[in-house]
Amino acid sequence: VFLSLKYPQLAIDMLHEAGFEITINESNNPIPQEELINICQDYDALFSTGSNKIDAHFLERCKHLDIISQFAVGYDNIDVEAAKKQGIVIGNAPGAMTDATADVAFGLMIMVSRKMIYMHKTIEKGQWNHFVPTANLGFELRGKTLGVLGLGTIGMAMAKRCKAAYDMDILYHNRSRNQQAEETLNAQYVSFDELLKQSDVLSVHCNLTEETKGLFNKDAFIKMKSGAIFINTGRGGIHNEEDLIDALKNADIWGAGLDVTNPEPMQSDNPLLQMENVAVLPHIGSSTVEARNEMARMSAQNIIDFYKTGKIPYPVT
Ligand code: 8YV
Repeated sequence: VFLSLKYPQLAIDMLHEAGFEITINESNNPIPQEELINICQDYDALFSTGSNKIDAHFLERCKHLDIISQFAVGYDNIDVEAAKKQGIVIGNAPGAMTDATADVAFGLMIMVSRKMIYMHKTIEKGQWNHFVPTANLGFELRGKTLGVLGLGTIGMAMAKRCKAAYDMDILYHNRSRNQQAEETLNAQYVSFDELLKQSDVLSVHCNLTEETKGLFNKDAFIKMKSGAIFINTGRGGIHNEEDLIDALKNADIWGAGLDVTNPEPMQSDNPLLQMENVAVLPHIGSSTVEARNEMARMSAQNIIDFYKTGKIPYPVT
């Protein structure tokens, strides 16, 4: 098994105990594409994550691989259809980072509504001089409307937090209706357009697909409330960054909280980082000890079970 980065020790121990011969990219630097393809020629299984594009070219050159185990829930970096054609099994780690990612979405919402990141920066810059009754004003979240795009497990965890903390009204748009959310949170299914128009906070939790790529563009931001906050903890490719910057500059929306950007990493001179009502994090949705260990366990288990039984517990189908 080749491990494309230094993954949590739990995964390494599990693979060792199960008798696998493993090689780890101890440098922790992402391996350039062609180099990884060459390395993979000598391995049966690849333990990797979103930083490598497992496209048709990769799969064509590595068709001898039995399994690619993705240390993530998202797998937009993998051409799953091409993998199927080559007979390569793909596994992922769904559910491992549900609470961790929902916490980041919820945190971003609060940080943006109260301009917390910007306020921190004003102190750093020596700009905390005296009290001004009408300065630094944010807004409160109680009773506001949360719109969720993609009401799966993470979207649901965000909706529950917003309902419990601020009694927010929940709207959602999704591929299918979420009965549980409708019954327990009184969530209301609406069209994408209505979601844009009615949400005070719009939180993105869907996968990046051909359908969702660039979905939040100029047209979408214009339809949103001028007081709305846009939150994205899904994938940066779902919003168009230039359009988001324009929407914030033109006050088409009020603020934005991003844990995902396009490209990643974001460059330090990005104009979003200078904006008052913006908070950007370096893709830390799953960065808790608990989530990363569970991701490690699931990803290792996929490889172990594949060679033991021919089946994997967490397949991408
Ligand atoms: C990872 C994620 O940090 O699980 C996912 O889909 O986005 C994160 O948990 C990321 O995939 C690392 O590439």
